[in-house]
Amino acid sequence: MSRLDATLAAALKNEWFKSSTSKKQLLQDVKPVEAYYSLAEQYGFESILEPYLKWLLSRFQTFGLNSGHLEAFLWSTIGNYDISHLEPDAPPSTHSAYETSIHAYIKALSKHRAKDASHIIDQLKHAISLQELYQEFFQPMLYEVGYLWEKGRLSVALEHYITAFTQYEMSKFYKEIFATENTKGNILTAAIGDEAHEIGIRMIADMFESTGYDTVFLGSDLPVEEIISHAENDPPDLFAFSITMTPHLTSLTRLISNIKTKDTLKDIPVLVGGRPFNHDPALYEKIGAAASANTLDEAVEKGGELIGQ
Ligand code: B12
Repeated sequence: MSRLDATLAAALKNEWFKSSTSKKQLLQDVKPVEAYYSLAEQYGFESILEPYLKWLLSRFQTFGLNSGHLEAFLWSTIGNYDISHLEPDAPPSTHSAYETSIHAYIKALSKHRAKDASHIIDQLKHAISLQELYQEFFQPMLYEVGYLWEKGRLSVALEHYITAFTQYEMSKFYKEIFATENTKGNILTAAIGDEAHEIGIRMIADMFESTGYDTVFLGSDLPVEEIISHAENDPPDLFAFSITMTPHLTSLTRLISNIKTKDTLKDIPVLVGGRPFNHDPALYEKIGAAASANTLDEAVEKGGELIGQ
């Protein structure tokens, strides 16, 4: 066990837990606490550390613990930090107009009724645009799935199943997405660092593709050097990069500074997005990007402005 793992394990007292499995699960969640702390020193406590602490508080509650336990844990790791003003976020799907369909879709898949889930998507697709389906159904539905996992109400296996099924449903639209003529410019998209979350940036790439851009989607988990050499071979008009887990800011910042050292790439604007940028709309500037966006509409609008469309 590394020194950090041992410190974290000791800070989560055994007597707090009914089983060693619960402690093991929570240990995963607290593991990046120091990484968040040092990024917060650089980019701001309110926007970097506090969203993570709110989420940690929710995870502590899932395991039957409370803010006192979290405060004690923080005291033995990063030091004294006042969390009395922090409340876990409200359930996400309450913000969607398609809340009923979201719950029906998750319920169907939780019972492995794939045909019923597919039928929900088919009906919505007849009634609303692809953009609305992505932004108002898929995105809040996936946030809800994450929330249910966070609260211990959905297993990791079901979370994976619903995610994989949703990617399959999204792939059915690719014929329509790639049918558009691409005249507005080329965009290179990727999720950066050891990031496993790639659906957000996939949606962004799909939206650009379906509105007249030529996109290359490199997926996730590629070394910074690979992205640079790919871009040098065929420089795009715009980079669009995503991260979900805040600690991947380090790789993203390194990638952007590397881009700025290359003569063929240094003038290409970088659009960024994902969870940390949704928490802090000014974060993009601090890492040398040209802009960030939270929604598909906003991404297409800002991307267009950066390319000069
Ligand atoms: C599916 C999922 C996974 C899948 C990902 C599969 C895949 N192929 O993508 C798997 C199972 C691999 C996974 C793993 C993990 N996950 Co996860 N995951 C999710 C989940 C449920 C959905 C993600 C998603 O697709 N959202 C939908 C998309 C559309 O939303 P989005 O990414 O925010 O994108 C939108 C905007 O942000 C923006 N945007 C995004 N990128 C970009 C880029 C640009 C350029 C622009 C302009 C805009 C933009 O536009 C998009 C459209 O509106 C989320 C829940 C959530 N709230 O997101 C948890 C969540 C993100 N995961 C979480 C966790 C903890 C993990 C793990 C650490 C779990 C673990 N213990 O192993 C690992 C980390 C893996 C890693 N190294 O990255 C937590 C993170 C909490 C935190 N600390 O901040 C969440 C929030 C769940 C929760 N509520 O607790 N996960």
